[in-house]
Amino acid sequence: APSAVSRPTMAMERSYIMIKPDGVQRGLVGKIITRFEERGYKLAGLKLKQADEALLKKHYKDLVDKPFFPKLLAYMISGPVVCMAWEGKDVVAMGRKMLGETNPLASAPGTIRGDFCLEVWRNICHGSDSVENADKEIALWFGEAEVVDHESAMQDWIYE
Ligand code: IDP
Ligand code: MG
Repeated sequence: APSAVSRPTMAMERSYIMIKPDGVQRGLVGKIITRFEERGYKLAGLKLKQADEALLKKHYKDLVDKPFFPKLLAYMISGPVVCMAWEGKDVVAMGRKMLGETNPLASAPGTIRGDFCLEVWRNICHGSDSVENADKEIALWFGEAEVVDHESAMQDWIYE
């Protein structure tokens, strides 16, 4: 087995990935989690939560002034969401690739949106668009004790 002793400390980033109300209602939680697990990412936080307006205004602070914001709010408040923090190499950029484009019809088959949905207002998932925003979003959606530092048993078989 690879040595557990001389493991270099990698600066691992985290992304905030959220399954939207339609993804939860459609029973896609397990499939979406599985994609991140199978890629080799490590779960650092996970919970089901009913969001409210105040929280969503912070989360989508750059979109609050857009004409479609009320619609976005209604969509995101329509049921519970699954909040996740995933950790690993380049997870923010790779998470966006795994999700696909904002418009599911522009998303390649093989991506989450490209495999499971058809419309921008039912695009089932959210992923942070930068490392900086990922840190902010994880701090917004999770309490400090809800994001857990731990070592994966598979680490040495996923990272050289
Ligand atoms: P993203 O989720 O791919 O990062 P954002 O631009 O951050 O896309 O928008 C947040 C969400 O708002 C989208 O996922 C989608 O549900 C909705 N949305 C964003 N832009 C539009 C738009 O131009 N038309 C319709 N819905 C949009
Ligand atoms: Mg976005």
